[in-house]
Amino acid sequence: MKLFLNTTSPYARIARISFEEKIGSDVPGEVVDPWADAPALLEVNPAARVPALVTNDGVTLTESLLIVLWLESQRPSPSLLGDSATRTIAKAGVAMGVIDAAVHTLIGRKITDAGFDEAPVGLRRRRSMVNGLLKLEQDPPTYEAGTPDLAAITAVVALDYVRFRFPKTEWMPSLPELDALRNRLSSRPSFEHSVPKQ
Ligand SMILES: N[C@@H](CCC(=O)N[C@@H](CS)C(=O)NCC(=O)O)C(=O)O
Repeated sequence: MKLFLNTTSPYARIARISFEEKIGSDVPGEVVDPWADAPALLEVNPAARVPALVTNDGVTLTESLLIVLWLESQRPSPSLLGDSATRTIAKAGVAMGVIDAAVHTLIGRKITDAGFDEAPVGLRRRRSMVNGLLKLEQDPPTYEAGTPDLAAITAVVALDYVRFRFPKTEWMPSLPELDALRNRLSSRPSFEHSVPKQ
């Protein structure tokens, strides 16, 4: 089993955390730069993106949430779906909207320049980040102890990623409930091992 990842990708972080929560140990990983077209990554994933998980049977799985789906099918317990799968998946969808908007902003800068942030599409992505985080703040995922569900995992990954990529922004709202959730989860090994870093 091997996970192609990089140390900044929120999508790879979701796969890593889910793997460690399910299996009990950090997934064996290979750090690659997807933007440099690493040959080993291109060989297993035609989209040249992380995460890509090569299973023990040599099958490659891509797309963070499909990797979670596969983990859930292989190892139903502990489940990442929480007490109500519907509520968990609904909140995870909001968090994925925040992650996608943040990643698209970084990609927009690659296509144009930092001016992308203030262009109409960039402002739309910013609104998605702010509104998504505020929606999660109003009705935050819960976490008491044990295995976190996918809503808590994706919400904390989204929050950490936005803070990592957009430090010192004036538009970041105050998020005390999400910060409290993050603080409850940050010392879990799966979260600690995968904190975003350059
Ligand atoms: N929908 C995919 C998104 C994966 C993705 O965009 N990964 C980024 C890293 S954050 C990547 O590898 N980008 C390289 C590229 O877009 O060429 C998922 O959920 O796994």
